[in-house]
Amino acid sequence: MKCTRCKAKAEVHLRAHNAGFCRPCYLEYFRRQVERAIARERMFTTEERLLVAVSGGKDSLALWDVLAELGYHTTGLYLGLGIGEYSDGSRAKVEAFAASRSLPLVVRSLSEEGPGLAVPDVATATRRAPCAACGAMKRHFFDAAAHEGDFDVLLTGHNLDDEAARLLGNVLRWQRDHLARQRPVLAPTHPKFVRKVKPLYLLSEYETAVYAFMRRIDYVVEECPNAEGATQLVYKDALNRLEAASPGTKLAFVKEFVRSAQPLFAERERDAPGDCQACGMPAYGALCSFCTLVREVEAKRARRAALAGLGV
Ligand code: Q46
Ligand code: ZN
Repeated sequence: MKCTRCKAKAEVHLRAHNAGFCRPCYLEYFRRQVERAIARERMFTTEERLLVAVSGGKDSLALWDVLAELGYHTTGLYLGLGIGEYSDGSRAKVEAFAASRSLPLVVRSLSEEGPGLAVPDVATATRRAPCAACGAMKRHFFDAAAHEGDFDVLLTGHNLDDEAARLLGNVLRWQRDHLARQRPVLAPTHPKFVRKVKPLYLLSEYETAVYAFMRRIDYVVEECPNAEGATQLVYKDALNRLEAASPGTKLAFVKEFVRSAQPLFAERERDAPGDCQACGMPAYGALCSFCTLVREVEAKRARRAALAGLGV
């Protein structure tokens, strides 16, 4: 196959786009796709300060790389989840990436926060699924870091496969509140929230992997050990089969949802949040979900300590 742009020998074939690219043209194509998404959805400008949440995986590092290349003011945010070797390895990749490009990086570690909040410990103490505990803490620390650092925008590396799987999950259960908030740009609904955006929402996992490979980005290849068995992976698998039978399905599913169906759900978005009585961050009840979680952890630990004191 020949490159769609320059007719040289193609290195990548994108069936969903019915196009092929040589290496330089692929990198150009990828950058243009990101730039187009930013412009079309009015995500941010070159004057704004961007906080990019990076996990050490290919998507978030590819996002940070492309934005830095395009001249945006970016700072990385890495949150150590305390998940054994996986977390140690991902932190090292992120730090090496930032150092090699002289990009500013903020590092926080859950095990050093509050009463010690490493994901496995919180999950055990509160009997929650690790991903539920992890999700609530990530949201809190991302929002808090964006607010405290005076950033204008918080970015995540969610790609087309992530968004299609999430959409399928939401549609299968008709979770209208979730559908109301599933869009590539979320405007802040509280003074302590910043705009949240997903510039890679129309680029597939394969496309970001190719970009990361061509740009020689050294990312953590292993998945988080808790990802195994996550329902999200079942949806991704189902969508991959549909995509193989009919290329372009995922793109149409997400793109058309955002364009025509999402605005209908957005009308029923819930009321703006109030302030958490404990930490002052946005909350839908007296406490935000993060502070609720922390109190549960503290209560469980206090009970265990009391029982240990009684020799039980
Ligand atoms: S990091 Fe956290 Fe994911 Fe690991 S514990 Fe689950 S949510 S799978 S993106
Ligand atoms: Zn709180």
